[in-house]
Amino acid sequence: MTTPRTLDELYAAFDGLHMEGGWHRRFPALWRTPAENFLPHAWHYAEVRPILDVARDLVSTEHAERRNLTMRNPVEGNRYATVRTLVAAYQMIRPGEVARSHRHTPNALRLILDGRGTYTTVDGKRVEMRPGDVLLTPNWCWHSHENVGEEDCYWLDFLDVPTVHLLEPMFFEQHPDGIEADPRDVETAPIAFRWTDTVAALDASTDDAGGMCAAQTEFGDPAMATVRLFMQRLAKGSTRRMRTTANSVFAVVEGSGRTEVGDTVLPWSRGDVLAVPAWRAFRHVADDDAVLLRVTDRPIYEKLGWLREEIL
Ligand code: GTQ
Ligand code: FE2
Repeated sequence: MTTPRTLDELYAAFDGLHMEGGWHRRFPALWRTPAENFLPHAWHYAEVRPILDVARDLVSTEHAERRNLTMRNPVEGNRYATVRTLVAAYQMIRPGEVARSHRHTPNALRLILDGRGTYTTVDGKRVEMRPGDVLLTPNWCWHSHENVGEEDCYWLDFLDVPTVHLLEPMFFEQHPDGIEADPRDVETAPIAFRWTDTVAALDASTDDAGGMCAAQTEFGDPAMATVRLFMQRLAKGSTRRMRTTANSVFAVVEGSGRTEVGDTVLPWSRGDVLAVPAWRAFRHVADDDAVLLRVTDRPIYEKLGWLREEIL
């Protein structure tokens, strides 16, 4: 290679070495405050459920393994994630169906919406899933779902799959036996947070999360390495506005209202899911008492020293 003598030749030489000068970047590397990236968006259960019911009739769990519908953030170029680090999905299972056991490095949790008689088996323990319950399947735990009742069952899944995509430690395997043999039925388990207990905890709560809600209770401490979970009760009217470097996905457990995220207004009612991306100012406005599940990647930012939060 001849020695470059002009700026143009110098930049061509950088290119040839797959390098770039910090003073003439094509794309900036540092900026003052978090860039707006993923978009605020809402998915409405009332719209999704009829579609999921068509999938119920056309797609068996034999074929699909999981009859889940993931929520893809509409930001340009996004192929999968709901917010940067998390994905949410609706899932349903018919009476008599089994979603076979598998395990993966992504952490997962579920919020049950409708239907009784479905059980999830996590590392050999079988737990009934009832509406309002939150159930965890942490990193590398075997898990399967089976509907032994008479009703179609619907729930929401939340996983940190996009975090695993970013950091790349993806491992996944099917259980060699299809489902785990001889599971033990349990009523209480560290991975199960029951709706009746949640209501009692909210009734006893004095934690208003700095004005973000009227009362909240946290599941786990944190629930999983990458995820914190808060059940939040809103009173009629508006919460404080806040912003945080962490991402959140909210699910509506009870009630109706709207969430303002920047200039976007997201109306919601029971079973809906809201993407509230990093560093966007947001507040909730409830029509009456309401309950939201907040799923947030905050532990990642806390551990790495990147959590910044402010009430506005
Ligand atoms: O139920 O095991 O929505 O593994 C995505 C991946 C659900 C599950 C999803 C999964 C599951
Ligand atoms: Fe799974």
